[in-house]
Parts: sequence; structure tokens; C-alpha cells
Amino acid sequence: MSSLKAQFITLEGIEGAGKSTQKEALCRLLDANRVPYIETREPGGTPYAESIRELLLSHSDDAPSAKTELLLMFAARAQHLKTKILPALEAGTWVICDRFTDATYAYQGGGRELPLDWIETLETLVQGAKRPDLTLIFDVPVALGLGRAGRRGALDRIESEDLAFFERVRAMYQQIASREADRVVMLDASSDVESVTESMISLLMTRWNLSCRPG
Ligand code: Z5A
Repeated sequence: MSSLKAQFITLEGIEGAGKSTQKEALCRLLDANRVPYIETREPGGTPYAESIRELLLSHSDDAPSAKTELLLMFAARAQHLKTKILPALEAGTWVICDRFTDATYAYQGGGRELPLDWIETLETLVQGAKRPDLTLIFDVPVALGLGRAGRRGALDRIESEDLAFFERVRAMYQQIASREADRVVMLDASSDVESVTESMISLLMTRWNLSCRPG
């Protein structure tokens, strides 16, 4: 196994990009290489933060304003980071997290068009200097992603936004990838599941110097 310190890995993308599908393949790679890890997600990941997720995603006559939504994302994150992510990393356990602060830049900054300096301020408040070691952004055209996600049935509050919203989300993810090339890798996720998995696994085996392919 690689002698790397425990890695904090986040997966990002618009709806239907295939994050959850590829997260399973990533976990199979870590299993094959006997890397200890936990899987988690945002918003959520702990009982308290999952209650905030419920507030954020459910439809309501009293829907949160964009500012409320932003603050709730960071409230959930503060709890998740303190009680789950940081303790795991300190114990030498890798953390695989479905979405993190890049999603806030993409959805609240891009989608909702909130000022990015508000997000930067909250990021520093909640995370200090902590950032993911690696972020994989799965990039797909909006129509393709929404088509995949839509096949699952009822849409939650944020999934119900219009096409222009998701175009802004995707554009913000692309900006993040070009600005932070050391931390962020953008993968073309528009081909079939097996091809996306193959590019991700090859990239990660090289990056982490792993020797075993998942079976
Ligand atoms: N949110 C936010 O606004 N701000 C924040 O700071 C954070 C989050 C942290 C919850 O996210 C919402 O919270 C999300 C952003 C917001 N809102 N929206 N909208 P989530 O991650 O829990 O939910 P999600 O983004 O809606 O996940 P998703 O739609 O499940 O996307 P996915 O994980 O990328 O896709 P998937 O489940 O792997 O695949 C979807 C379907 O496509 C499934 O049937 C697969 O079998 C199929 N699939 C996957 N890959 C392929 C390929 N390559 N080809 C064909 N079919 C595929």
C-alpha cells in the first residue's frame, strides 16, 4: 500500500454526473489495496448534519432564501468536519466524501449567484486551512446529467432548478478545475460507466502509486 498520509478525497459534479457510481469503484480500488477509509457525504454525514440535509433538500412553502441555504450548508459542514472527517483523518483513515465545499462554490456561488467572497469567508471560518487533498469533478453536459438523474423519479428542492441554474453550476466547476489544477482533476464523465471508471482508476493508481487493480 502507498505510504501516503490519510487522504481527504471529494467527488463533485452536477446531478447525474455519476459521482455515486464512481465512488463505489474508488472504494473497490482502496479495498484491493487495503487502504482504510470511510465513505461520507454532504450535506450530511452525521445525524445532526443529516437533519440539516433534510431541511435543505425538502420542498417547503417556506423555502430557505439563498443566504439561509448557504449558512445551512456550512452549519452542516462544521459539524461533519469536527465530528467525523477530521477525527478519521487524524486516525489515519482516508475519507471519501460525496460533495464538499466546491459544491458550495458551484451551487450557491454559481447557481444562486451569491458573492464568492461570502463563501471564502465561511470556508475559512469553518475549515481553517483544511482543504481536500484531491477533488474529482465528473463533468457532463447538463442535459445528459439531468436526463440520467431524472430517470430516478421525484426531484428534490435543488434538483428542481432550471437548466440555466445547472449551466452556471457546471461553469463554476470548470472554473475551479482550471484555477486549482494541483488539487482538482476534471474527468469527462459523458461516456459509459466502465470507460469513466477506467480513466479514474488509471489516474489514481499512478497518483497514489497503488499496485492492485480492483477485481
Ligand atoms: N449541494 C449544494 O447545493 N451545496 C453544497 O455545498 C452541497 C450540496 C454539499 C445533494 O447532493 C444536493 O445538495 C445537490 C447539490 C446540493 N443537489 N442537487 N441538485 P447529492 O450528491 O446527494 O445528490 P445529487 O447530486 O443529486 O446526486 P446524483 O444525482 O445521485 O448524482 P450522481 O451521484 O453524480 O449520479 P449517480 O447516482 O452516480 O448516477 C445517476 C444515474 O445515472 C444512475 O442511474 C446511474 O446508474 C446513471 N449513471 C451514472 N454514470 C453513468 C454513465 N457514465 N453512463 C450512463 N449512466 C450513468
